[in-house]
Amino acid sequence: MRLSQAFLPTLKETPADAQIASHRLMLRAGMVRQTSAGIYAWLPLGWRVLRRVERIVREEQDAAGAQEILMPTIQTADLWRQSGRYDAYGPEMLRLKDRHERDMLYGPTNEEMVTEIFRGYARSYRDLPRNLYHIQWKFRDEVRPRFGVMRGREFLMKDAYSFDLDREGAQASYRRMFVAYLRTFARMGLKAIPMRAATGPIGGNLSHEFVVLAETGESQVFLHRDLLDFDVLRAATPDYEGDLSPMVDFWTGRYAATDEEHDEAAWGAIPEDRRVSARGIEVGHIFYFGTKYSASMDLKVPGPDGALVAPEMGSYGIGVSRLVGALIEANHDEAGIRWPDSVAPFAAAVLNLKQGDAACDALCERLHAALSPDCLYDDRAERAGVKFADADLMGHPWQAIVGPRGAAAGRVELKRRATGERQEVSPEDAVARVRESRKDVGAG
Ligand code: P5A
Repeated sequence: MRLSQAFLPTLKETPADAQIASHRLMLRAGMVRQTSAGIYAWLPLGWRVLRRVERIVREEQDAAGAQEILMPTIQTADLWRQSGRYDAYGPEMLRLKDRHERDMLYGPTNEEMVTEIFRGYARSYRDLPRNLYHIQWKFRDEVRPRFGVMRGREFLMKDAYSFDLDREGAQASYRRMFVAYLRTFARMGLKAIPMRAATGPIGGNLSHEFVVLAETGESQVFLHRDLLDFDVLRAATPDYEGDLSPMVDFWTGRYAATDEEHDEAAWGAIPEDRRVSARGIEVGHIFYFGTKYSASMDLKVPGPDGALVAPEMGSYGIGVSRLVGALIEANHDEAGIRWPDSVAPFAAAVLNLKQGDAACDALCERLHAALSPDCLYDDRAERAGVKFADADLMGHPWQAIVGPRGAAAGRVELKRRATGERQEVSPEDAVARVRESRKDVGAG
């Protein structure tokens, strides 16, 4: 993509009302535009990142055996009256009326709808287990939408729903999603620590949040210091088959909880120098709630002995749009964003330091063609300083810098955004290095 023709509006000034780095940088890099409180339009740069995050989430859900569907954003109130949540959900639910005065709502979550869909088709225990997910916009009329896409009113969520014959099966489904989440966040280069969490309006009594530690995070969390150094994914014990609910930390054997579930006694048992209390960003949240929705909504299938059983269910959420903010909180410096390779909007920017110089133009065109469509070519008639600043701000993992001296010698300066490291290489090597960094995630 040529920057001279692109819709990538960067801002020089720091927006006054943005309180945290990720919000400031998303506005300055031209990723999103607020259209009303807590509601954002995604501009090309932001949209590319959002799609990359979504793709990783999707691949790991598919790999874990969940099947993708797409449910609507608008739901009928009747569905929620069946589960009893229509009145319970409160002012966070955006309630609407259609032209026939029927009560409708913009979905804040989809437990009811997926239960109704599954109820329409499940004929016997042979239709279990199943896990259905979608990636769809949600609306929650948050009291205090803030920090940009971190706490929006309209936001993109991946939500999966599992149906099992019995508690054991449901807990196996829960563990499978647990591992899928660890893999998902690890692929984005994020350290998300699973923590015992409260279930709130979703219900049930077993739940984990996945939390990225950050000073600007909205959650207060308590954890064992070992978890900071743990490679949670590798510490995984996927063969653990015991009951999940009585254990605080079945996964790592270490204490980790959000403030609502914080247990002073368990905390007190940890040596003082191993206790960490910190702030964090909740990027995922999983729930096991048994038959709460299947029983209330009359989803029942004949079991192996012919007797009717209500499937055991769980639901599993990832804040896809929030992740874009969380990724920036975890990867930025004074100059701007430092995208991890797997989610970067473009793998590389090609910076032409002397637009109009025949050798510079030719070499840049070559690099751009070789790396397209995973490359942003800064072909504007701007000073070098402006191009450096914008590339640092937008955070491309690589900058291929082409000036007249290098171009004459057929050399490119390749800068790694994350480390600042620079190397002079041949154009072929530059292309190979950039492609190599995206080989696991694709260029599209
Ligand atoms: C699980 C999936 C649920 O809604 N039902 C379906 C369950 N869980 S949750 O914790 O309430 O939300 C799941 C994740 O969505 C993100 N999230 C938000 N992101 C941006 N703005 C918001 N206002 C917002 N609210 C929730 C979080 O990442 C959360 O973990």
